[in-house]
Amino acid sequence: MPLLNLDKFTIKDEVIPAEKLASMLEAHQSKDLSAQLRDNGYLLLRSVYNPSDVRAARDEILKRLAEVGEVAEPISDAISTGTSERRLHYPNTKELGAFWKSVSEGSALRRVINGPEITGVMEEIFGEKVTHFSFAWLRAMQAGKASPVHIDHPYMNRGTKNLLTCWCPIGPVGLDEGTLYILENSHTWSDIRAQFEGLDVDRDKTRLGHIEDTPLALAERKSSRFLTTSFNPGDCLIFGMFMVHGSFDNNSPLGRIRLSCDTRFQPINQPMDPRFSGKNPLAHSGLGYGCLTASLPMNETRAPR
Ligand SMILES: O=C(O)CCC(=O)C(=O)O
Ligand SMILES: [Fe+2]
Repeated sequence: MPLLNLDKFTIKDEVIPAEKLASMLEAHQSKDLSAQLRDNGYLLLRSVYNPSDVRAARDEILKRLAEVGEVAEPISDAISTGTSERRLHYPNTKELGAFWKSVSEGSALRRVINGPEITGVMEEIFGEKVTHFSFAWLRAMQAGKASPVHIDHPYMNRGTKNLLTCWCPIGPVGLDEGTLYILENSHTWSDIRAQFEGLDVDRDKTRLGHIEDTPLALAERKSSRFLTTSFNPGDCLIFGMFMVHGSFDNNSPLGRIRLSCDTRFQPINQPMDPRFSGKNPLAHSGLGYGCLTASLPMNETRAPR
């Protein structure tokens, strides 16, 4: 299925050509989810969460971002001001991390990302009782920003290998609003697996966790395509630790902020990566929520690890 607005897909200002883009396929929710995940490497699920719960989570987060001067009135439009008072209120990494922890632990957000709907889906996939990391990767991406191309494995591999990422947009995400892409069939790429398997970004600080090729160069080298879609409140995307993914530049002409949260699920009786569990997860480098780029004022950037 062709995607519209093809000129809108850029990554770090590089235009992704039409022949390299395709739509993600929706999972068949009445068929075996784990088989579809194994075959395709991802599950695009529509209408998992209650859309009004997602809207409540969105309102909760936007209110907190507005408190630090990052969202223009009316707040519900989610347009960034381009400025920030976050550092004024929270001057160092510790305080920025504490602020982001409090946003990431909002009850409306947790109702969505850790709620019974997604838990039910994960239990269907794993075929047993599941649990989730207490740590959550909430992201507020202002226009002009993208996430680097990577696999999740090097960032979270101290527990069970039986781990899944759930990428949950917190509100609608249009095709030009910095939506997520995956590289088609990348879950089967043995060279990427060989390069990264066993790498732990907190133990080996000399190596980067993300992929250094530009996403387009990688897609060309592997004869792959960028699979993507737009999202409505309630939808999510599930994938494993070796699926290559990242986000397009947020090219919202209105300057709309892209809100999303990734959550990790695993079987309940298997070991959990200790960095991301408990009440005060230490996360990367012991920084807690301060390790996330999202803990910085929205208009600041940091070199990805
Ligand atoms: O939301 C993004 O920009 C990146 C998300 C991601 O890397 C993930 O879900 O693992
Ligand atoms: Fe990721």
